[in-house]
Amino acid sequence: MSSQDVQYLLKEGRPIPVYWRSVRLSVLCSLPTLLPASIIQLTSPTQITGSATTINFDNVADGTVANTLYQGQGVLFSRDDGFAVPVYDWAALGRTTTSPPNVIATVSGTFQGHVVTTFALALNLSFNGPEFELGAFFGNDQGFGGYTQTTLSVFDINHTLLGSVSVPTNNNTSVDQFIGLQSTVPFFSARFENNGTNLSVVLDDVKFSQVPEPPTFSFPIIGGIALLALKMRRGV
Ligand SMILES: [Ca+2]
Ligand SMILES: [Ca+2]
Repeated sequence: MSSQDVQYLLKEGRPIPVYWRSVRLSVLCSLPTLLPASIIQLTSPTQITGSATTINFDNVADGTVANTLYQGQGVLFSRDDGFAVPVYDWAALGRTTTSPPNVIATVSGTFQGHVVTTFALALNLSFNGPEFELGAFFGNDQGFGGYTQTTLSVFDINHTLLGSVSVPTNNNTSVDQFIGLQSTVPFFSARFENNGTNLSVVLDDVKFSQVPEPPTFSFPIIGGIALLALKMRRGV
């Protein structure tokens, strides 16, 4: 359908809803790709303002394999080497976490019959849909093996890196530090990674949200579209 056809239909007073909805949808869907992603670091889970999902890992027994356990809540967990990632009783070790007793941990061991021969320095999250905000508390940061910071990175639907944030460890084993971010471009996967060589990723209260903050850059564009629509409706 050409623009002249559209103008004709509008002037004839014929209905346009389906066409207009498709135009509006295509423009809105293209907005995130117009500008590079802007990553904003969050310092508290309270800054995740959208309708969020929080996973505290406390609903199942120690050693439960978590890779697909929370798929119904929108997220898969994995390691690069494909080994199982268990829910882990952190309190049983005499250690502190934000929601005791359990965390998720890239540790070695045998979990529901799955033998995991080594620890891992990174934990990957894959989401069922587009996300805009993500954060978690991290720990297991007992200050050796060169572990001095955790990095959280997010990726678009094509697995292209959108950006990352880092938080230095406080070296007390406790899961007591938050790392999080908000992105202006939707992300579909994420990666928590410890630097150094010796210590597993340990997270608790993983929180993510699909509802974006309104990006300021979109208002002039949407305003322009609305003005154009008004003019089109008036045939001017
Ligand atoms: Ca917990
Ligand atoms: Ca700590």
